Amino acid sequence: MCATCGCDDHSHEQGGGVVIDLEERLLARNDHLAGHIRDWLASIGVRSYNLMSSPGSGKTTLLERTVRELGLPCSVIEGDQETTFDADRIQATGVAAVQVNTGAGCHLDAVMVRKALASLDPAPGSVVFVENVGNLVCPALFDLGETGRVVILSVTEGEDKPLKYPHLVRTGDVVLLNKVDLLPYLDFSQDRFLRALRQVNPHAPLLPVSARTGEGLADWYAWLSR
Ligand SMILES: Nc1nc2c(ncn2[C@@H]2O[C@H](COP(=O)(O)OP(=O)(O)OP(=O)(O)O)[C@@H](O)[C@H]2O)c(=O)[nH]1
Ligand SMILES: [Mg+2]
Repeated sequence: MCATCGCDDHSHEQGGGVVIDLEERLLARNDHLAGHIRDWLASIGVRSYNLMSSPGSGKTTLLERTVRELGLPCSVIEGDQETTFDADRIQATGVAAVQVNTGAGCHLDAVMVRKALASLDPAPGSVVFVENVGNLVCPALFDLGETGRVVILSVTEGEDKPLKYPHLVRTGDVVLLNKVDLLPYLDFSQDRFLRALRQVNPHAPLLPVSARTGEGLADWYAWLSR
């Protein structure tokens, strides 16, 4: 659809100025609300973490263990286009979870998180995990009022992903390399991955983990508790 007037004829579009302006206004509104969410969470002593990865990297598996093992009261906001599968998995651990279905949308935004938080009503001093829609592109743009951003990549995805998806990987406050239990069966080079990561994000701690076996998770819990 033409971004200038909404018609289906692209022949009269003049450059990309209007598109950028709309995107900036959309993001400014999101950022404004995210700021309020951040202030409110801080006022009740709640920390929140925005987990971002491609589909199937292990976000929910990591959260199933984390909410059991972290030793702090937790709740979870689950973002997916469809289904309540992930919220069901978290609730099965005994922890409160709210599922947000984005339909055709490819990311969570601050409006969705605000509504989910109103329903979750997190306890003061607790930790809220937000599992974003599996996507290494769009979630990068949307501030959710989080305390920290967690980028999860897994060894089955290849070493080049930081270089191919730099915008999202750059925003990570910590990077988890998941599924390291599969390394013996793959030709994944941790050295090559680290070099790729450091070109894009020089400072975020890199934590190799296995959400399946528990390897490395003590470092993840220490990072969360720091
Ligand atoms: N071997 C191995 N498998 C894992 C690990 N973590 C997750 N998996 C498997 O990877 C698959 C996807 O895991 P999920 O936790 O559902 O991944 P997700 O990132 O939440 O997926 P979406 O919500 O669809 O984006 C499942 O079959 C998990 O059992 C791991 O550390 N090692
Ligand atoms: Mg999931």
